[in-house]
Amino acid sequence: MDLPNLGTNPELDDIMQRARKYDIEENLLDLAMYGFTVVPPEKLGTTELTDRLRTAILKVYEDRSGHKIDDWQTFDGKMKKFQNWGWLLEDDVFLEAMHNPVYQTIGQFLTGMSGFLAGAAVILKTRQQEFDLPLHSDSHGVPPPWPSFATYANLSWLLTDYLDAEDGPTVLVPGSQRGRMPRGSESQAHVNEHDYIKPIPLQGPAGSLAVWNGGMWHGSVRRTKPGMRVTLVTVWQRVYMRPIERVKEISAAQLKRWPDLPKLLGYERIYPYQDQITNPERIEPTIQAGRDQYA
Ligand SMILES: O=C(O)CCC(=O)C(=O)O
Ligand SMILES: [Fe+2]
Repeated sequence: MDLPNLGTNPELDDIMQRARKYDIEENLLDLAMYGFTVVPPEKLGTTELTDRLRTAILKVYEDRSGHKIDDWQTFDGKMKKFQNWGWLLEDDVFLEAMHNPVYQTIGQFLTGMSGFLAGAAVILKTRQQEFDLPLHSDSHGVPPPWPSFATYANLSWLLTDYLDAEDGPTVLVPGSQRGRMPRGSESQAHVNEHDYIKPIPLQGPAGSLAVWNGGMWHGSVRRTKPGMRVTLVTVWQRVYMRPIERVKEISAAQLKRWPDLPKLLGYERIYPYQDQITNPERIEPTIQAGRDQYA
């Protein structure tokens, strides 16, 4: 039987048909069972984006911090303080990436067709940081017991290679999305051997998309070689949640090129109501999202 084509679950069918088209069904299975996956650059079909995203990030970093980096491959100094959130509207290349159909299919698989892109942050890391980020979950404000579906999703573009522990990668605990936040010394299981929490380093070449359920326990280990790690982190959320950031307004030119942006970025909301219900067409999709985790 060809389940995605029987019309039984319209939103899920749409997502699964696209998953088949883009050859990411195995990635969705990894997400459903283990809570994370890495989509290789060739499946994203936009390998030329990698250089452009990294270049745009270093340019915005320079504007924000006053610090120019001549060669990210060899730079071995300290990063200056910069505004970590609010990147999407700074350069159109970020919005191009957010319109990659594989990227969007995965965001919707985890947070439903009504899910939205709640914000984007950048991680720039050299070995000077000397810091192992404790294991944590990104599902802030979601109390246990956690639902079986994702409330948050982290879709991170790896813009430099994560080949081994020397690169200072994210580490993840497969299966941990099904529980609760880590407590006490559980947060250090990636630096001190733990009897049942077994974090693994994320691996993938530059241009990969790493994705995890926001409930998943993850952290990072320090970088131990020269050069920079560059990551564009994007967070998706369910329609009933509030966007993480609203740093800048969408420009007229951006809106013309991508009319879907207000919806994609979660600016189109039904609540709070004021004296009039101004957008009645937004009500039904939100109610439908309460009926079906893929809606
Ligand atoms: O890769 C890292 O440095 C950890 C990033 C992290 O915690 C996140 O993106 O939510
Ligand atoms: Fe995190």
